[in-house]
Amino acid sequence: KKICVIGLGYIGLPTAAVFAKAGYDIVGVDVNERVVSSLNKGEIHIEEVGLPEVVKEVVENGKLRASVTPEEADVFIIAVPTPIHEDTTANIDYVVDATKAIIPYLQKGNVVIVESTIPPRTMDDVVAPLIEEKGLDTGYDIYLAHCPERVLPGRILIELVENTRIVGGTTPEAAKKAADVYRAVVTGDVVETEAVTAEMSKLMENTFRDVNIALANELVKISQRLDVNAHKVIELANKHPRVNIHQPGPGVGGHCLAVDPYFIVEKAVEESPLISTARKINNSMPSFVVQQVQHLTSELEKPVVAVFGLTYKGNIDDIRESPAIEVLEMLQHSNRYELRIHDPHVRADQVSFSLQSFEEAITGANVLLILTDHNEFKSIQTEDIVNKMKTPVVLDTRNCTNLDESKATVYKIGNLST
Ligand code: SAJ
Repeated sequence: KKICVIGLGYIGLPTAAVFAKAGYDIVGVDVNERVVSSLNKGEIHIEEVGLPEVVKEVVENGKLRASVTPEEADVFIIAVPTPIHEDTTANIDYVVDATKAIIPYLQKGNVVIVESTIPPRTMDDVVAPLIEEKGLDTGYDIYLAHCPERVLPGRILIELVENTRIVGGTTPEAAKKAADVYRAVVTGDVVETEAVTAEMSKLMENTFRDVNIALANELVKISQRLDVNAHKVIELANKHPRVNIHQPGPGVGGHCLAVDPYFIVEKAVEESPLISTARKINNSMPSFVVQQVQHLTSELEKPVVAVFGLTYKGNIDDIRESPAIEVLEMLQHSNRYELRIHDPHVRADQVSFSLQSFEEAITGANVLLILTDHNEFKSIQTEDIVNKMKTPVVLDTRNCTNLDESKATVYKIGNLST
């Protein structure tokens, strides 16, 4: 069997590699020629545990090759990005372009799967009509399905195989044909459903998390007003067997949680006030953090702030949609601070400002501001910082440190009365 994977990013490339490793003939297609030529040499352009080894193996044994144009195949998998426009509506242009790009190569009996996250009804209202326009009947000629990716960066190769997959067909027959494609490599359950149910399930998974984080972040603000320790409240409330308050923090980042809820809101504005309010609460957190920094340094002339962590979550190198970057930009913009920026997971070529080492950043600082829960920050010892800082004050927005509070003044987000 031959599979054509459109889009060789964080999802498409590992997906192509997993199918190639299972013995399928894969052609990976990407509009970026650099990505295509480096992949054909067995090299990859993204960071993901275990991926370089698998890609090298399947390129060398000829099971995976890359091209800038699609080819005839039995199965087509579309895994291109769906960003949002400035006004928070979904930009599905890449999905539309990818669909149009494969249409000339489609043959009767082909399976076409969209893995990209899409607003509800996109398969039925946008993708299927594009294919039908070309005289192909979805459900009889072409089997069309949405199978959302659900993998966690850092665990992609494991989760691609082990997670339950939801396969939503535009017809029951399409769901079955597409599900069989995954059953060949997935050890988790492969569940068949309708396309729109699959679309909504994916969006609700990330919305569930976003709304629950917003609840925790709102608790932080309430606790600050009432002088209560929010973290203690969460710890105690979570001892209840049916309660799971999430972790508050400097905001929600990444291109999934901070984006997907808008796809639902856009299709049912009136009916989704909770989801859009959650987005607003999470979006308000960077400025809440900046206010806390301001409060802690209000007496100082040009306070030195050591900013630790730029990525959207711990132990990854991804700074896209990161709330830490937003906090940093607000601090820079205010011109009140001397900023020292440190992140052991971020490379100099990812940012436009200079990065400092741990020592350079911490020495002489008035405040240590922790914005990401990297393992390196969780294990910071009190002695590593107290004697080097001008004033040993720590604002840990991730509640990830374990410092001796008799030697350093440690504020966790939400336990600082203003
Ligand atoms: N965060 C909090 N508090 C928490 C949990 C997370 O503030 O209690 C923040 C993180 O710091 C980060 C953001 O939320 O800024 C998102 O992080 P995440 O670990 O929740 O998720 P992502 O965006 O890396 O990946 C999610 C996953 N979805 C779910 O867990 C429901 C993943 O399985 C999906 O495949 C991925 O979105 C996706 O591509 O949709």
